[in-house]
Amino acid sequence: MRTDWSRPEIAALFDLPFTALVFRAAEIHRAHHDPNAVQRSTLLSIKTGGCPEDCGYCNQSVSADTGLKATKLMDVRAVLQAAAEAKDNGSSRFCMGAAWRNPKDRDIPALSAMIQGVRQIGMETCMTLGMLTPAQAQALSDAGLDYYNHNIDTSPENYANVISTRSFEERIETLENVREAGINVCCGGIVGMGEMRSDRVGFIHALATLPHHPESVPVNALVPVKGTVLGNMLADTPLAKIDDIEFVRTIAVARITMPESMVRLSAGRESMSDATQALCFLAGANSIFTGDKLLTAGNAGDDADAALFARLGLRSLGAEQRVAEAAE
Ligand code: SAM
Ligand code: DTB
Ligand code: SF4
Repeated sequence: MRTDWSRPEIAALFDLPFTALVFRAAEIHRAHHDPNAVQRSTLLSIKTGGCPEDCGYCNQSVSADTGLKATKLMDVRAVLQAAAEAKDNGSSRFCMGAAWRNPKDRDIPALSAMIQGVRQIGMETCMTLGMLTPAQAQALSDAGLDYYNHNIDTSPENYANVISTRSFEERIETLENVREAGINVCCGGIVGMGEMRSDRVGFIHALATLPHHPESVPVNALVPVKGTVLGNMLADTPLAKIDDIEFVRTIAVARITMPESMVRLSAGRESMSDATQALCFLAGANSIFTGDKLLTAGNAGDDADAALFARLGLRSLGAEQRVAEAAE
């Protein structure tokens, strides 16, 4: 896979006429994936709120004034119950998220028990817990963790405008630790934070030039939450909301530059029309978050998704099929 994309090349893809861009992305999608199969992951916030980081988009930061109630780490049994429900609803991967800057070593046994329990019911496991040391990444890998989500969120040059409590380079270090431990990488970001087109170019460029493309690339549309820095800013400037066509362009450029990755149409789906989501699937998105909740924000919900899948003739890609296809 090409990892030597230049920024001008990626900018030129964004600049293509829309139908030319989507056509090219759809061709590449078909060459590497079944275009009618969509993988479904379900999120659970296993530790909500009170996070010391200051990500401008996030209502779980202590610096946000959103009235969100902070909780302790959930107990293993409650997590496994939620995973079983997600499986019953047709989800193949269970993604557990914690509002931490990083996990403490004393949390690792409980996290490992969650990973083992979720795997036992036949689901793939994913966690997103903030920064990891090499030893923590190895411990989670030993417990059987399939994926680790750690987003770069935006271009390197825009990073400090969104988050001041950590650097882009620290993100890359954790991604290296995760890779080194043999865990699949889930890494993407957010569009619609008031960034410029050049930031979306820089964001995709940073992902597509990693030594290995992330196996999973979540593209989130900002869910503006009042009381967060970006939610407040965008509430005052409604036109700053990402344009649907620009969102689809971002998906298409991710698909073209990272042909084998699963590109996930992530947060923000609830406020997208079926037509926009259909364009995303045409442009190469082949994964979504299911259920009526993301971590704390609302999501489309299983009934709406079943109707959408029926309307578009899409089918769900199960964990078993993914494993079988990977072995071919
Ligand atoms: N604390 C961990 C971390 O940041 O690495 C994990 C949880 S964090 C909520 C996971 C990702 O969700 C963020 O990197 C960001 O891309 C996305 N996210 C958070 N709040 C969002 C929002 N309001 N709208 C869209 N995406 C959001
Ligand atoms: C990702 O890129 N998007 C998910 C997942 N990784 C952890 C999270 C979206 C969070 C949306 C806001 C919320 O639910 O609080
Ligand atoms: Fe904390 Fe993650 Fe939210 Fe940032 S995105 S404030 S690290 S929970």
